[in-house]
Amino acid sequence: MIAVYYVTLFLFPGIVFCGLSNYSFPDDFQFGVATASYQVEGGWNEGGRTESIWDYELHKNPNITDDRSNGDIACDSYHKWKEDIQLVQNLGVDFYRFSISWSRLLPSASKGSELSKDGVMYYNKIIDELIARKIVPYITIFHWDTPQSLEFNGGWLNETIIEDYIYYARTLFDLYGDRVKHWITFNEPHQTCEQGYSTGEKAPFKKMQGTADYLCYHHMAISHGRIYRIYETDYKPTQKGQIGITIDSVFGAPKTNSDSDKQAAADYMDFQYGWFAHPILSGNYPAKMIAKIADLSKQQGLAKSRLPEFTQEEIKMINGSFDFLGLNHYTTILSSYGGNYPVPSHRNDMGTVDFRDPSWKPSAADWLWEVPWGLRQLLVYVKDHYNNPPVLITENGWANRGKYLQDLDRIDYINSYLSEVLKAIHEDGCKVIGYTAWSLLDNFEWTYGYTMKFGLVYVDFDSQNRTRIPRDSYDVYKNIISNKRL
Ligand code: PNW
Repeated sequence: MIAVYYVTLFLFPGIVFCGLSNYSFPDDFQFGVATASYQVEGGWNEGGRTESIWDYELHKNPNITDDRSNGDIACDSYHKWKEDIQLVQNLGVDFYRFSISWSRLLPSASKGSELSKDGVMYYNKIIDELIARKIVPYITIFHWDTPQSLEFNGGWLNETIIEDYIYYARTLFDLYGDRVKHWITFNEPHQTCEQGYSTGEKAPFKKMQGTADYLCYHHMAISHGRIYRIYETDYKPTQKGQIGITIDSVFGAPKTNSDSDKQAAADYMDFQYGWFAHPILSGNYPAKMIAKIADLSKQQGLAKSRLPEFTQEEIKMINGSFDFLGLNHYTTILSSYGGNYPVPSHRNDMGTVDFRDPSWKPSAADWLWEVPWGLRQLLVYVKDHYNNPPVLITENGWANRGKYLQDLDRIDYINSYLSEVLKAIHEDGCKVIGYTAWSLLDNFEWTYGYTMKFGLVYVDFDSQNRTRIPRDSYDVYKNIISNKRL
């Protein structure tokens, strides 16, 4: 089937996609592919593993997911990890980004608690196998699966989690840092904090808008900064690795050319990306956010701002706490001022509404439209606002439904987004050091369950064996990697 694609491309290049960049990827550009523990592992109670917030919530209420599913078995990567690594190797990527399940490694989760031998061994096997096959492991320390025992204590709203997180991360450096040289402290604090504690769309499904979201990230930013500094002094001199964070961003473009829409888009970027990036790249939250939330909090009769304040020492500690900047990007919106939102809420603080151009191609997910130029503009935004940091695209991918092995839509998405990455590198001077496709496998796509497919590889969730079949996009991505061009 892949042949049909290339023949079509040869005969009618303009139909398949017009104007792909002719540039090549730089020699040191790194290609990767990603997964996350809860989305693929399964083995939810094996080897002493305890429940994460996702296990707990979905066991309690199966109706949360579209197909009443959960991650109990998922892709069964707990048992099929070797097959996964084979797929990673055949793809020809430089690195594999995966995450560790905190509650698999430290079943009681809190500071000072005991390691699970099976948990330690599971990740040892994966790391050793990757290295033996010359694939560099990139480990995400936290990808949304807070241990439930910590959530019972308030999770990311309770500052005691900072010490628990530091203990957990140190444990990882002690166990695996001799071989693992790339660490990502958090995956998308934005989604965890906003959807987990504010809009209540993701575990732990709490709805405390305009307060808990800010407090959650405040604790994550401090955890991130502290562990970065700990790694810097206690581990880097001997382990010589790199540590960064993954921040996701939708790109917000102005709805029209009006000054008001341009300002709305700037606010969107400050409140949606800057909230997370600014403390790490420039010190403290964006000035606009600090002023606006303080002002609204006052109008709302509160004695102090709903946005917590960093101390001067915290600002200094967090500022510059990255060796590379992870960026997850999928889509773009158009901004204008307005909207009716709950008071208080982050959305109301931001004060903007999202629009989409009717010409944009929708995916199967209700938040994802294909807007390739948005990635280039986002990369330029990061370069211009934050002094051109080294950016590693840690996720980018396309959603569809069904088996769909001839996934021309995903191929088009990957090609067109990578084309914009090439332009950002060669024409705009953005320091993009690598790209990661989300995802290696169809997997547990959070509240969509298994109905939403992001995989380069199809997984048959009806088969006990969780049979994996590479889609056409797998071969196309493989070719891009080996040719270093589109
Ligand atoms: C990411 N957005 O979430 C997560 O890191 C993955 O675990 C997930 O499977 C993947 O994207 C696909 O959903 C995002 O609204 C969810 O822009 C939403 C957005 C971005 C990332």
